[in-house]
Amino acid sequence: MAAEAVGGQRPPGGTGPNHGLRIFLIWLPIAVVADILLYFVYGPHMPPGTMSTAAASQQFDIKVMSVMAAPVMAFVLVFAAYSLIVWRHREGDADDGPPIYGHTRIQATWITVTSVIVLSLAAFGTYELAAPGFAGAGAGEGPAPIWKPTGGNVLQVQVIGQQWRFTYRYPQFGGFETTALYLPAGRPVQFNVTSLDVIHDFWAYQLGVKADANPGVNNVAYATPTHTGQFTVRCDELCGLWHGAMFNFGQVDTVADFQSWATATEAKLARVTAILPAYSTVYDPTVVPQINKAMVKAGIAGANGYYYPPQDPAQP
Ligand SMILES: [Cu+2]
Repeated sequence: MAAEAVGGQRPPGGTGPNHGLRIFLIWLPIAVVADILLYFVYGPHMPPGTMSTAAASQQFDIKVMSVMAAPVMAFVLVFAAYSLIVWRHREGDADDGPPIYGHTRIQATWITVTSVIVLSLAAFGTYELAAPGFAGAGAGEGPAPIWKPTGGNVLQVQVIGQQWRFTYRYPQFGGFETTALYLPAGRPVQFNVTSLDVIHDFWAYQLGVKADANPGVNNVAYATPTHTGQFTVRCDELCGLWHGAMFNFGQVDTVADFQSWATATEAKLARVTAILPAYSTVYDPTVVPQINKAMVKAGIAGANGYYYPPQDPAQP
């Protein structure tokens, strides 16, 4: 290309290639293909999946943010590749390009595009937090949630964090406390998350629920499991020596299976439940030693103070 000066600079008074248009035309199909692949091919596999309403909304949010981010990433890569190929140093070219002190169109485009991207992300995020069935429901809304699931029949599950395990209380089933987390599919669940000692964080990954467990605070989160299966529960707040071991699994069952599990467990743990403090949104941890003593006295725990679940064959 004779008109193109050495180094790719547009020759004075001449007509070089329109680099902006070229970059745009290379970038456009890459951006469109990347967005289609991200939304339709990879999108359904994006975290945290679709095991609950909260998880599905979060997956949608992540898909939308990916679709907005991919063209930006594509532009950076296309621009870098184009620069390396077209504007690379050539033999006998000792000059830098002429300094550019101002280019109104590039500046205006830059400010407009970045402003539109950032402001529309802010608007989208705000809407998604406030919209009905919103994606923020699993994040913990504190003791007085603004958004609540519509319709009744909400299952109450209390999550109690303590070094280093989670236990769960079911106030609608006599308030029994267990290390197993069972939930019914298709029914809204209200998680009441609290702690007996330091700050933990209840993270039920596949349910899209992640709420801080603070001592003396009831942090409420909502999710409606949409299908049966297992999910992982992890503590997601560094809480001491065995923080990394503070995880277990939860299970979403059919409504009938959940009902029979809950009523059977309520009966099985009745003697223990009678000794526990009455169900409350928060607890005074200083009563724990008294509970231990009462358990030993009732023959539910061994003389060493350890409690053996009734189904455990090692029970003394
Ligand atoms: Cu923890």
